[in-house]
Amino acid sequence: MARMLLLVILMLSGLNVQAHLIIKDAWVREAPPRSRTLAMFLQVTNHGDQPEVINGASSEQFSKVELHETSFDKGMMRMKHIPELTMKPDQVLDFKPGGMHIMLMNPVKIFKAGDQVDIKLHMKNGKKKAVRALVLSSPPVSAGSATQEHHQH
Ligand SMILES: [Cu+2]
Repeated sequence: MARMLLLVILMLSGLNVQAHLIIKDAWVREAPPRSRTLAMFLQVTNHGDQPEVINGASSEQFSKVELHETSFDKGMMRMKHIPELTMKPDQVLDFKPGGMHIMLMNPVKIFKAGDQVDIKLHMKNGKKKAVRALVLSSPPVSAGSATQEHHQH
């Protein structure tokens, strides 16, 4: 019975219930080997004609995955958990260092530059969007994102 249910879930998630999200430039920042958290950055576009509500994420490689937002309060860096994120049609969201990111907690192994990270974004309507990212030691150089970064002094 449980196996049957699992099969149905797998079929549902594998067929045409894909979320209308386009993922671009997904990468994970390499962290020191002892680090229990890593951060993923990416660009998400909703190319559907309906709003998409992201209400979580998961991965077999981490015990917990959350959407976070970094903010600065009186010079202190804080991270806030975003439980639900609504994307309007055609909306583009940049998850980048210093802003929104996907927090990957308690990795099952040590991730090094060149490794692959697989997560799933969960939609409120039950759809899931698979995201594959490469672990990099420094941000990818791509038109647009590199020039918008603030220089560190
Ligand atoms: Cu975080």
